[in-house]
Amino acid sequence: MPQQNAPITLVALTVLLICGCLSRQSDHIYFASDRDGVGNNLFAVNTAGGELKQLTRDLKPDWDPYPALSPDGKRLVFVSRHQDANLEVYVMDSTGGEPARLTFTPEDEDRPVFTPDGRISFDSERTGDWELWVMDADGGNPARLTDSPGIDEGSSWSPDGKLVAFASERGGRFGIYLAGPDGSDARQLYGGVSFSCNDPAWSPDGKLVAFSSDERGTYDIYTIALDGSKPIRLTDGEGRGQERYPCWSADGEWLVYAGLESGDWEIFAMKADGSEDKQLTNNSAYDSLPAW
Ligand SMILES: [Ca+2]
Ligand SMILES: [Ca+2]
Ligand SMILES: [Ca+2]
Repeated sequence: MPQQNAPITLVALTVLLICGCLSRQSDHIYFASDRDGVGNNLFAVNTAGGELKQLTRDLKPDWDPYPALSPDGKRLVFVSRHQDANLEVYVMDSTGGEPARLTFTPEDEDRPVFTPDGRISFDSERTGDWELWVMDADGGNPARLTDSPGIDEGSSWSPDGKLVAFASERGGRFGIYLAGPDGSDARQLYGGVSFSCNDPAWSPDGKLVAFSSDERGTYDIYTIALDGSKPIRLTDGEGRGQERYPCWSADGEWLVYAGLESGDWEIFAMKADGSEDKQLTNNSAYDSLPAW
């Protein structure tokens, strides 16, 4: 495991901020990195000054913590296997501190996010198949949202809470699906048959879903309208590498995402139309799963 003590490269981010271009739900971008040399942990970078802070020390190596921020920016949910041999959902102050454990199952949980009404939705294999679940913010009242053979994962909610987007392989490959808040009336939005789409992220204005798709061979970031028309590719699909895990800024003007460049994952940000693409980290360590 490489030891990485090099500071985050923030030249591009600083330029963005000097320009006053970035509006944020929080003043930090959170991400997973193994730059401390002991597996993937959570880090926060201050978008105003570039100061990097390590938030966790021992989430256990070899798994992605999938951080997501609460709407008020004060809490982070993520997954870790640091207390037992499988993944559980934890919540922590976004400034750091002791995580509180929210799930207690022998199966894996993954990809938790806050819902617009203050609950937490997540993936779980507790029924023997990966399904979407939702629970109260304290872990109570878990309820299953999907019941479909194959993996259902990666929930993202419309701002009004009336629809949930997720990725499902029910069509053979991963596609983006939309369903009601109880999981009913699921319909395919895009992909899922001849190529894979993952990582849906609902735009703050409710009009678009950003996602990643491998329809050009490697994963790129796209946006699509809710009627499934006009998917727009935002990243270069011609062998540049993989782009995944889009996350919107609060004003909907920016997308932060992870890109695999020359064999190494880095954090990038671009305008929602794909312009002004900026690399925010430059480090031989793993840097991925941005949350803002
Ligand atoms: Ca578990
Ligand atoms: Ca399933
Ligand atoms: Ca890196």
